[in-house]
Amino acid sequence: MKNRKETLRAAAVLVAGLIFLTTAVAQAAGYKKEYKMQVTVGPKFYWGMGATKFAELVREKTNGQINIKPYFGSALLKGAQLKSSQMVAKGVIDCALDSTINISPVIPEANIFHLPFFLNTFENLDKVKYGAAGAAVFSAMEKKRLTPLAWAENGFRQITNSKIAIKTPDDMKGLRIRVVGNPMFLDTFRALGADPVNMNWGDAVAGFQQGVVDGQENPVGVLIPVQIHQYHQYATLWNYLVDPLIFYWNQRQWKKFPADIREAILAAAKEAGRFETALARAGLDGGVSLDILKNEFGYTMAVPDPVAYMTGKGMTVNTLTEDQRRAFIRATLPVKEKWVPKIGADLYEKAVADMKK
Ligand code: X2X
Repeated sequence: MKNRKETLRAAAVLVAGLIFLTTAVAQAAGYKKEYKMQVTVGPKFYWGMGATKFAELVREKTNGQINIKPYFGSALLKGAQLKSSQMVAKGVIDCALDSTINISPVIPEANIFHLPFFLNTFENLDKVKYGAAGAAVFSAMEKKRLTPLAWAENGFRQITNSKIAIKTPDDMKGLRIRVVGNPMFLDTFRALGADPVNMNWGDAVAGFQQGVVDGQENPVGVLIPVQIHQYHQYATLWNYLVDPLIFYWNQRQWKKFPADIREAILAAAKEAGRFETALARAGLDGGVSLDILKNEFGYTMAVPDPVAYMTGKGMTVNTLTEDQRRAFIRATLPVKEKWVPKIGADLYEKAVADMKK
């Protein structure tokens, strides 16, 4: 007994010593005590879980030298989610895991993912992210003093509301829909005859609760943690656009890291991105992501079938048929015409070519 106690004490002393040493080494190397990370949503969202995973992996892979603290709910921005990349570029915030929607004010190229009814399958999305178009988005970030590290995913966005099962653009007439303050979303919903309302995510839930809006659009990875069934009876699965997430870092700071630290952080971002993307796709890609989670990460999904989950909570869930989809594509053509030049015709052509590969 005594031996065991002594061994434990010795081990504790050793661990404390190691922590002290690595912290001392980290500070001697000029690392910050804490690297601040912007995350738009809370820790229970798949996106939030991806941020936590990244912070854990970075700590592990850098032997405790780099400590990232995720600030959830856009806390560093007082809710102003669209300011994230501006603040990371300035170095006010060190890094972020953020949506292409939120970085679009600084990186208009990121809107390639938000052209309505353009990228509509995981296969197309992967071809674009890992193809010439994705590379072009990453290099646009580099030009704005942001270093992109890896992709993750919020997901294909679906629409929910408290009034009607949406099947035609006509069904959307007059619906007040909460959208992020990205002007492309206002254009899209106006083209569909709806009445879009700009709101930061931090205010959106109160908006649903109070019925200030009739509906909203977000991927299942947001709909489930936020318990959207409490506010909205109807969900329409229409994959109308997607928002990938990107792990990114302030470029100046990134360049100052030694190569081994950069490699460790990059590896952590890729691994956390793979984990988080699988969470976002679980139950939506015929078992592929559920297997990745189980086999590579030893992780079992609490909600393995998001559509069954929403139906089980009493929601009416419909999926647009190909015919129904065509009417939405037609109605949003002017949005595409207006936005392709802003995003870059070149980039658009790259995305089209990526999808054909
Ligand atoms: O604000 C949203 O809808 C959210 C959480 O999906 C984004 O940050 C893009």
